[in-house]
Amino acid sequence: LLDPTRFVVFITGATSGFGAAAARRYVAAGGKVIATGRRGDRLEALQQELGADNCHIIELDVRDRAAMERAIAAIPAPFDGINVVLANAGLALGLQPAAEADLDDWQTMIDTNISGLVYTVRLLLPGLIERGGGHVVTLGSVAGEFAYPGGSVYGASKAFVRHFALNLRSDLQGKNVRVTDIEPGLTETEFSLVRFKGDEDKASKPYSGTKAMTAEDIAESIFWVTSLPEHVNVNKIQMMATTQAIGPFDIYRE
Ligand code: NDP
Ligand code: 8X3
Repeated sequence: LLDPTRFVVFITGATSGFGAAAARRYVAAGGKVIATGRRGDRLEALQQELGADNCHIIELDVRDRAAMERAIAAIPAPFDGINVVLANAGLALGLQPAAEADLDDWQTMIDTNISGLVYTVRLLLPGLIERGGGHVVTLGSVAGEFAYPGGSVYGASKAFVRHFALNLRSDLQGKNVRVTDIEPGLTETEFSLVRFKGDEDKASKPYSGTKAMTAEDIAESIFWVTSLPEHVNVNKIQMMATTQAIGPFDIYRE
């Protein structure tokens, strides 16, 4: 396995859920992280917890390409020696049938899950290559493979992420840059609270009476794929809670 103290990990969406858990996991192993997200108070609390020597923070909206360019160009040493990019920031908004969905919600998902993710990867990739290699980890979802009612643009955005990650692999032959798409199912984070716009009753329903995965479960998988020897590339990991399974085809009958 790779020496964990050599990890310098750029994380989008480190204010909550998988991103925050991954920041904790890497720092616990002796690595350094650049934790980013829109909520500055959360980033400051995370830095306080992990220590400024281990955790550099940047308040950043992944949809703002110019701000991303400026922020990435200004990362100070030793945090500028990034060798892992965790393109994790993303969200689902709403669960209405397509004909009733809010078009602004669709736009926000496309801007964040697709545009924000490709900005992150494209802006950081040349640095990884120049420094001799690294690892790009993207956050896809089971929703990128399996359709469900109300999943429309969210699921499609995650299908984009998966295929983008697989295509990246083709372009990175000989560059020593690995790419892995992590594709989780039901995991309890703030994801559902965001999807239902702060409605705690609706947000808790997917997790009630069952045992979902945790952010730490996903962070452990992220940490594991990046720790494998350099000659091993895990293309994708699809993971579900043991309590979650794939349903039957839905047949409409008169
Ligand atoms: P959380 O809501 O807990 O965390 C999402 C993170 O994304 C937050 O840190 C948030 O930070 C950040 N984010 C959202 N929009 C932006 C933006 N415009 N700019 C920068 N950061 C942004 O959810 P999860 O941790 O569960 O989700 C992380 C990723 O995993 C997402 O891509 C999600 O789609 C995916 N996923 C989640 C699953 C689940 O069941 N939980 C399953 C499969 C995939 P802030 O608001 O501070 O900007
Ligand atoms: C999140 C998992 O099933 O809610 O990507 O879409 S799901």
